[in-house]
Amino acid sequence: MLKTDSIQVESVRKDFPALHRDMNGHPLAYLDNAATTQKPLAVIDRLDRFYRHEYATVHRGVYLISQQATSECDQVREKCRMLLNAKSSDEIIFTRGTTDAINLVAAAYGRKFLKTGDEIIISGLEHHANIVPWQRLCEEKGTKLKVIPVNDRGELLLDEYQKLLNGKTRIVAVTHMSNALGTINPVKKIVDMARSAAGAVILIDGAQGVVHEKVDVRALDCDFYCFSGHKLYGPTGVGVLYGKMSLLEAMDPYQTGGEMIETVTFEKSTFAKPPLKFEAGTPAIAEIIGLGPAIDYVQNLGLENIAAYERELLVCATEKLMQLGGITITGTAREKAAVVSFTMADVHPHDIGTILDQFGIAVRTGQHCAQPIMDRFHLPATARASFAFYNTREEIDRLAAALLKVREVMT
Ligand code: C6P
Repeated sequence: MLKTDSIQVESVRKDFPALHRDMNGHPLAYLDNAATTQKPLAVIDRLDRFYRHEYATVHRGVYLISQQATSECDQVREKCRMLLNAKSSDEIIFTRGTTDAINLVAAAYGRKFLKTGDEIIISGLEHHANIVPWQRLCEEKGTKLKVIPVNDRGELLLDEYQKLLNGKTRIVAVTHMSNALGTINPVKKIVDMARSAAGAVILIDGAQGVVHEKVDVRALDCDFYCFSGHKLYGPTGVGVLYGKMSLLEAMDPYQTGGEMIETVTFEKSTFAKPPLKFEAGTPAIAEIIGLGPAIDYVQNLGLENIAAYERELLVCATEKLMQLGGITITGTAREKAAVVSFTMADVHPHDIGTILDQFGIAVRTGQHCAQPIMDRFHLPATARASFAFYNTREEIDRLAAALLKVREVMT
């Protein structure tokens, strides 16, 4: 049996009610999974049950229903620890998402420890969320931002990266996987190379990576790893930042207020230990609790099975689109996840997306919040089809057939 047969796609699809609706008179083909994923019933039902029967605040209540909600959130923290293989669940901080997590590190680590003349390395593949916070920090601290260049396939040039590393490197912040091109970066190698520049801390943006690969932060030996719940089949408004405890202890708080303090007087406040030190205010209680069944769901399917199945979809979609002729796929990395970013001669990507929508096919068009990598390939925009384990080969056939229609209408 092929490994990929272990994803029983028709049975899996039954778990996702949104996949069964019509769109513009056609069955919805949802191919925008790099933006956000649809939710399984287990997540929807968990949110419903929590809001109907279990809703209460956390950490503050002496009464049972609050203690139960607190315990549920603690259990999800432990699930996140296991997902990433962190040493302690105290190293798991709940954030609003990846963007929030990176801003947290830039503010709470960067502002405290960086100084004029220091250097930060990012890559040419980054999402704006892993560019702009560092740029702002550089403006504030007089720090220099350096960028690992990318080859024509959309792969990082590690020899060039090696040249950027030096005794002034303080932060290396690199994506695990490019949302715009699908490139999977060799993050273990990137971390190991960064270790040669003593004193640099390494952040991996796992917004896309955690969805497609098994992550082990201890084996990786990164200092920070972050992801968003909504791309992992969980709710919006919740994400995770993993950080090594020694760093979390040394960092300043991010936001301040309730929950994150130990004592407060008008003269002085002292702060709670991590993770609460970084979780000011009432957290996204329901969303945190809803993340639990999302993690269970992907783990039950098996991240390796998911990756193998999605790899088949990638091969199938790449072949089908290339057979059409007149289509250029940008991003042909040897290590690549199921993201196909493409352009069609003489047709603007927005027109592609709009016409595909008429056939019930949802793809993202534009710069994908990754303008520098689009500039690298001299592209104002692309159309991007991104696949999940619930997508089918039939949907790829429909995409190919609809693209022929696009050409008919537009040229
Ligand atoms: N990419 C996409 O369509 P948030 O918005 O905080 O959940 O995630 C931000 C983010 C950070 N890094 C990477 C690699 C990402 O892909 C994203 C989100 C979406 O590609 C929305 S722009």
